[in-house]
Amino acid sequence: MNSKCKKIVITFGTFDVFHLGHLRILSRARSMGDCLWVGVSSDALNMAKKGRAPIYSEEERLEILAGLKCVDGVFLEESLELKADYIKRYEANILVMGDDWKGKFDHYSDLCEVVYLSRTPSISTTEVIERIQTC
Ligand code: C2G
Repeated sequence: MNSKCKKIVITFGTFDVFHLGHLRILSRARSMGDCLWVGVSSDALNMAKKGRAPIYSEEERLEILAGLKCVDGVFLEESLELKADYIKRYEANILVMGDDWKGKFDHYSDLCEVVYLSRTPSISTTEVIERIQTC
């Protein structure tokens, strides 16, 4: 990451079937610092977490995220338990998550600031999939 990155933000997610809720949280996260790293859940982690494979593969999701103006770098999130390692590796100053995770990551506040942002209402990957299925 380059020298303009004085305040580094990190966030995590699956970002499957990319939608407006994803874009909004990423641009809000980016505006809290100078650079944004995104940990994209691996296909295996997603299977363990949600019991189903994502619609888009990890390669596709990484490429979509890396192509966004508000994202400075992406990496694969292999395990929910590795957050401390990722925070240290990417020298993050702020961990941003949606408020569906509120309180779940407070214990990382000894490593960086932890902030939960409100989710965009009425949109989710599941809802988009259902909308397509009923077309
Ligand atoms: N999000 C949002 N508004 C929505 C939907 C999602 O702000 N309407 C946010 C979530 O709160 C999350 C991010 O978008 O911060 C990514 O959402 P998901 O892909 O659902 O991520 P998730 O599967 O919860 O993975 O280590 C944590 C996990 O990897 C998070």
